[in-house]
Amino acid sequence: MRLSADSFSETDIQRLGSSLTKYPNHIRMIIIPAIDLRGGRCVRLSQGQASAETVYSENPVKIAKRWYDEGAEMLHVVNLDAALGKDDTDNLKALERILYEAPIPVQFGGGVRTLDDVRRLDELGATRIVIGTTAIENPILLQNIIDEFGSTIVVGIDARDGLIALRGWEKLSNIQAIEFAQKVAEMGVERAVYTDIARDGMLSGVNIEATRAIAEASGLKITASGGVASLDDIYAVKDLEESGVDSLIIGKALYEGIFTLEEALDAAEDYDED
Ligand code: AMZ
Repeated sequence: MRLSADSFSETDIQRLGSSLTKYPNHIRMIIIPAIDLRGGRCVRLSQGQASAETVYSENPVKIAKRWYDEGAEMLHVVNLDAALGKDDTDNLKALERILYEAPIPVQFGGGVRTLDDVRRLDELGATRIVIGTTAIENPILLQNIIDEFGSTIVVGIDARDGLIALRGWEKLSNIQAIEFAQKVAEMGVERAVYTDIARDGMLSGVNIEATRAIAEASGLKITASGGVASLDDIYAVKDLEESGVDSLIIGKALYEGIFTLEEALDAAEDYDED
């Protein structure tokens, strides 16, 4: 199965139609709920630490369907076990079921290390494929992947104190996130997910200034990630639209019910008064 514009259902089209009627001339920042997979379950980690895990569901497919039913336009699915170099059989099964059973585009990352990995994920129907560690460790392979898959490829820029972390965030490089973003943009990458690790899973607010700096220095389209704590974060990220930030990943705040997805989608609407 390959998700494409053709595979949008009647319901999707109706939903888009009613959203356009409700908000004429609107541009909406895309809100992307996160599903982090560990041992086939839906979890959140705090600052990416494997020891600081909260399990939100034994059934990630149900969660994927829930976000779809509540109006999400895309999901961000992370294979934490693979990112950490562990056995990820159960996560891959969960991913396959999400791709087959939830009619929603999926951005997938974690442990993508070879061209064959990318080909398999593309065939399975992942709409975007996130590459972090491999982008740092093997630029030649990254270039080959970009040449074959173009805008399907999203680079994961995961930073701690401005430096890139990799291998499930257990290893810190000495590469500056901004320089790395500029480098991958020159290689032909169009989009990156920028995560401030210190804020991820912490409900401590998005690092707006670092997100803006990465976007402006690189010219990449940026999906912001990490730390969303309230609707104010959504308003603040929306203000970065002109810098090239067009989407936001939300995890814990949705799982803890701090606000609903519907409220997030409403907050992400932009009105053109004309
Ligand atoms: O939480 C973690 N420890 C973690 C995480 N969320 N480690 C990696 N990741 C995510 C990155 C990116 O989306 O944010 O996995 C992806 C990158 O994985 P890799 O294996 O390519 O570095």
